[in-house]
Amino acid sequence: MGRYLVSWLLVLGVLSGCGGSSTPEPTATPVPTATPVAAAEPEAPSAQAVIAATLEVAMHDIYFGEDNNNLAEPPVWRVPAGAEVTVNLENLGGLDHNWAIVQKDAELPVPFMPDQNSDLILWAAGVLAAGEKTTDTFTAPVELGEYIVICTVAGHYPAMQGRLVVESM
Ligand SMILES: [Cu+2]
Repeated sequence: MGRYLVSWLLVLGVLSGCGGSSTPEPTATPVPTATPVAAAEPEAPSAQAVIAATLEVAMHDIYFGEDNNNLAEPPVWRVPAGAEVTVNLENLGGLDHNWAIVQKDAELPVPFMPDQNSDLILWAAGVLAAGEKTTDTFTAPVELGEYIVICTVAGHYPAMQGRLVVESM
């Protein structure tokens, strides 16, 4: 009887001893691998903001700006690409004058004839009579570079010309 009890205790001891270690170790819960976070898109600079620019244009007979030397030194107006441009024009001469942006890299005929070559014009303020003053607006081209600006009145180009330089914002 006593022996039997001891055996039982041994059995129980073995069982309990093994019990702990035989229980399968809980497998480590897989740690979710870090999902690569997409790098934040760099915000387009001022995507919503409207870039504005203002130009001053003085018209004379027969040249733009201060000097009657547009052929050698065309006056330059600079605008950011795509800007909303306000252009203040004043005809200080005694003749009609226009301020017209020519299509980029267009070949300009000499003389420029407004009725035949109007397809070469990207945007024009329109003809101002002597002494007239006006303000107009246009959207600057998005293609960077230099655009020829002319007076479209017959015979005024090439004497009356300048450059519109479209720069990156
Ligand atoms: Cu002119």
